[in-house]
Amino acid sequence: MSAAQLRIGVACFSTFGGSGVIASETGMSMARRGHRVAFFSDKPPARLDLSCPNISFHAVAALDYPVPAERSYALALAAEMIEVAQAERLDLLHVHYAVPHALGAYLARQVLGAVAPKVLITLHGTDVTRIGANPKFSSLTRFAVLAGDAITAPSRWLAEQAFCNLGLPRETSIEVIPNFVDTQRFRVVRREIASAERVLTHVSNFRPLKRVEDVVRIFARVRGEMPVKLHLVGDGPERPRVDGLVHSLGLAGAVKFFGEGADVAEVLQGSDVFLLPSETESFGLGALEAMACGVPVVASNVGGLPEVVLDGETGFLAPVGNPDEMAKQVRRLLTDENLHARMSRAARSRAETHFQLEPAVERYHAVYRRVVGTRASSSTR
Ligand code: GMT
Repeated sequence: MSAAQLRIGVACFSTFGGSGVIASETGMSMARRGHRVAFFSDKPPARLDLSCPNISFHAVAALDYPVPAERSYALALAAEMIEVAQAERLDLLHVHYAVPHALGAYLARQVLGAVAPKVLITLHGTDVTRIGANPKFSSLTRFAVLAGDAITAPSRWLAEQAFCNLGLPRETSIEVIPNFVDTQRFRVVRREIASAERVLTHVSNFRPLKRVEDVVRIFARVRGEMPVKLHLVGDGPERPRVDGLVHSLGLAGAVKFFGEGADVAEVLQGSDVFLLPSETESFGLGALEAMACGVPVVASNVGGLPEVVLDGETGFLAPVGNPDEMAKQVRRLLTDENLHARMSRAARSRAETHFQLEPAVERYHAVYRRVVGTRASSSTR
């Protein structure tokens, strides 16, 4: 093993969502650079390619014993991290989403003592805005986050929220490394439009904060005036309510549910406008992936979304819970070909100039080296 090669552990969610995508893409890119990367999750995240050289996967299986009940994921994660850190002599644990991953890393470090890996925590969103903002969990989250060696966040907005919600000391360093997109895979594909029917698309994990019912309401308003279809990608707790609304509005024939198995790039490449009317969003990776495919975005003017979508340039932003305004913006885009073409080009160009994969991974790489460089010697252990 070369002295420059790092042994990295990555903990992330396997569920449909941006943090698993960023964790997978970053880890695979590190592996392509020659580092060894061990992933920890309950099952492999969808975008993790296990056939990549230098990648291993370690399933975190909850303790098979009835007393602590099923909610022992943090303990099982710590146990798995301890075992793999010892066997692989990990230099670094990069944990995505504070709770329970940073806690698992903290526990593992306590057990491993002097040979423990360094820890980088990437905050993602509701770990700060929901769990961190909950008075019962805020101290625990703060403790776990401060116990790491470095902290990153995907937007300036989320970094600021971390100070407020977790009560982090002002001198805490949080590096903002914006999320990124593989612009080779998420690219513009010129399509033949067989009919005049346009396509609106939404991608999410259908949690209440995504306001997927607003997606349907926006769609219903637009469809009242022009031929248009709705493509919904993903799944989650709100799916039955969304289904119910679609049926009660008589829209079933015009709405397609793709579930979680769809090729997101392919669906986006067949879209005219991307909708993201969320209540909160630290970044909105789906919006960025749409932009990379040249699809203008209509989204809520909240959280880190204005750092991604430029209002009036790469799409439109509107107040949360205002389907009327968002429907108006969609209609503008669908009725003004020049405006749509201009925003489509600007969206792609913004994705290319500000949110490319390699520069972002390079920044993570620099953090890895800085953090690991502070230990005695990773290569001589
Ligand atoms: O924090 C969450 O809600 C989960 C997470 C995920 O796994 O999808 O989403 C957050 O992280 C993404 C990747 O950094 C961001 O693109 C999402 O905006 C963010 N979600 C929220 O802030 C609600």
